Amino acid sequence: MIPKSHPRYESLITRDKIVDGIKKGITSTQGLIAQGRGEAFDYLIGEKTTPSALNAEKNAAAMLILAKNPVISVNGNVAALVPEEIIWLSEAVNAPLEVNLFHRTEERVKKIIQHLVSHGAKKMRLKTDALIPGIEHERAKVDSSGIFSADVVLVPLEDGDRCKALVDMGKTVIAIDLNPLSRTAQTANVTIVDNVVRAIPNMTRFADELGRSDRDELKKLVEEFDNKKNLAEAIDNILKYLSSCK
Ligand code: PTJ
Repeated sequence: MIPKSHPRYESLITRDKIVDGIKKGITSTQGLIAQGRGEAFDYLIGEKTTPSALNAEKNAAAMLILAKNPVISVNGNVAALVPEEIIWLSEAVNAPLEVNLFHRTEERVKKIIQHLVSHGAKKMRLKTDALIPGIEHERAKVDSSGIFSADVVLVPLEDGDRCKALVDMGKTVIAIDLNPLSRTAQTANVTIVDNVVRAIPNMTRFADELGRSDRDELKKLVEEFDNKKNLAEAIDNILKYLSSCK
């Protein structure tokens, strides 16, 4: 057991959750590599939510609230790291969860659905009766009443191809990716450069707060958001953090 006093407690607990996810059969072994890459980028922002990430999280919460048919995509890493938190967000913005995997196996899809249900998920899209055009791998398989017809999709830890394909379908895509240089980060309409373990609870808090706001105010917030500018600020945050470490 890792003592709470350990200076790297949060990071080690997060690693353990991914390892547990692999043991339970919900996370792919490639999920370990993705987590390692994410950790490296998390170091570069001081392992805390930056002002630009917080701004993107607030805007993303507003977009999800305003959406007609929002959907939250869940993969093996998200299911292992934030199973309850993603359900709370889904309830706060009234968006169903849909399991969508890069390294897809029917067994892992089933296990992730069971895992989410055991944590209290009620609103889910479960069919695989549609395909995202332009994607040749397994990640193209989606639910016609879920991701396929959604107007706004939240994709935590996405691959660049599918992110672009969803944008090409005319959807608003919100990505969470610690790497501001990834194709996903560069292609999404809203890019949250933050760890999914901090981003999802922050978004739920914003959704609870903004849910009480007038729709016109939310629309204004969304219209004023500039993803290119926000991404540039995310990269500036890294540079500032690095120069403060000298
Ligand atoms: O469960 P599956 O089969 O759908 O597979 C999921 C993974 C994540 C393994 C798959 O989509 C994959 O291989 O992703 P990539 O291409 O490695 O991209 C993952 C991105 O997420 C990288 O840019 C990482 O920096 C970033 N990342 C990793 N962990 C986190 C993260 N971003 C936010 N929070 C994290 N905890």
